[in-house]
Amino acid sequence: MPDKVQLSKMLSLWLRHKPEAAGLTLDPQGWTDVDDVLRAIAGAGVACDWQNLLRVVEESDKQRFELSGDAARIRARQGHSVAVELDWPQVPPPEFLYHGTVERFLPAILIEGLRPMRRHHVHLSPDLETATRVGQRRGTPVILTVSASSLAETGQPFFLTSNQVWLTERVPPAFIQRQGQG
Ligand code: HQG
Repeated sequence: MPDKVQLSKMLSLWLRHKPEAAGLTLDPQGWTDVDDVLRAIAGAGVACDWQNLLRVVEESDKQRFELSGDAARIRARQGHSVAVELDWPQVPPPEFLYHGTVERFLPAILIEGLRPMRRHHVHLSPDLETATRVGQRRGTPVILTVSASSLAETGQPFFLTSNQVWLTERVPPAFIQRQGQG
């Protein structure tokens, strides 16, 4: 079995950011042929068969990737920087959602709000535990509580992916509160 983390990172890079680096083309919804991906992986010198790829897709801790019903195509569920139109349903969010970040981003976030940065959307988590994990990628996590239902009431759409990540265009500072601070 090839290194699963290495493979997952390769797939993230190609399916979200740089398909051209592997000679792949994504369709408007982000899908590409599994056979082409397997060829690209082989081209990168990694031994990986269809079963191995399936395992990475199934065991990815956050269910980052998705196979089509006939298992002929694959895509990243979210997190793209290339132009794709993901067809996640617009869903009314719960009262609160959470965002894990780190102290050094707070001054900017409290002035300009949460912005998608290099992704298409701001990613929000349904629970504190997930938000903590997201923040931890960058250091000591700081959790922000987002008044999601109030923001949705202003007419801003929220989308829910099949792996329970909430996506929205931006979160103005008025809808953000630092967890643990009244
Ligand atoms: C911060 C991973 C300055 C924001 C995770 C974050 C998640 C600002 C960083 C998913 C800002 C962007 C998403 C502003 C936001 N000024 N900094 N105005 N607005 N930021 O990686 O939410 O492994 O694009 O707080 O687990 O950290 O990719 O977003 O720290 O689920 O599947 O700018 O990515 O999943 O970073 O993570 P990211 P994120 P994957």
